[in-house]
Amino acid sequence: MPLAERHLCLLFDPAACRHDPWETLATGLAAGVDLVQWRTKGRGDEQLGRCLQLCREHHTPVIVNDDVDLAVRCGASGAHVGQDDLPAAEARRRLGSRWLGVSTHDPAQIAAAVAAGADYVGFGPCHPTTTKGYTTGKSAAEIAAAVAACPVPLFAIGGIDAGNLTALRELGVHRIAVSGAILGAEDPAAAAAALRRLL
Ligand code: 3NM
Repeated sequence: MPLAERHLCLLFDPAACRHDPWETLATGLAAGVDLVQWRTKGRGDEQLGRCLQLCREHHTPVIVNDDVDLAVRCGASGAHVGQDDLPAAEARRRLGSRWLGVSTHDPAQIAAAVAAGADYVGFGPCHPTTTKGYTTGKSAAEIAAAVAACPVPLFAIGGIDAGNLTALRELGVHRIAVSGAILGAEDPAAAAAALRRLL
């Protein structure tokens, strides 16, 4: 399935899960997560292998955050880089035909990411989030402008949950990437299903 048909990305870090991480990932995938970003740094390849295997069973692609060479080495579907990571153009070169995602925070960064060959962008933080220590989110106008300016799939990110997703949908957001809303939920499957419904 092409990237454009993916709408609910789970930013997965086993250490950030309230419950058993593998149970959380499996139920999230069954409930409608259709893209997974592996966000753990400095952990063994064994955990990544387990994530890849579980996602493969659910026909769900995995994007490796930050470590482009690891993404290629482990056979992931792509890699995601931030503004301070490997430059997007170099990541593009190393990834070949695998997907490249880039974190962006304004329209200029979106334009630069697309020019460098990004297949999708993350845009945020849409709301304050303790996951990454952002205390303020983007305004509605900033989010709407980013969506309008972006020629590739845009995943809104940052503090998104079922309580604020409807407002984002009204700004034109079709895709989201979440961590806490699923990994920290009392019932991760119900949380994923609720997000899925709203998308
Ligand atoms: N990047 P949660 S916000 C990893 O704005 C990340 O670029 C962001 O986690 C950005 O869904 C964020 O728990 C954290 O807020 C997302």
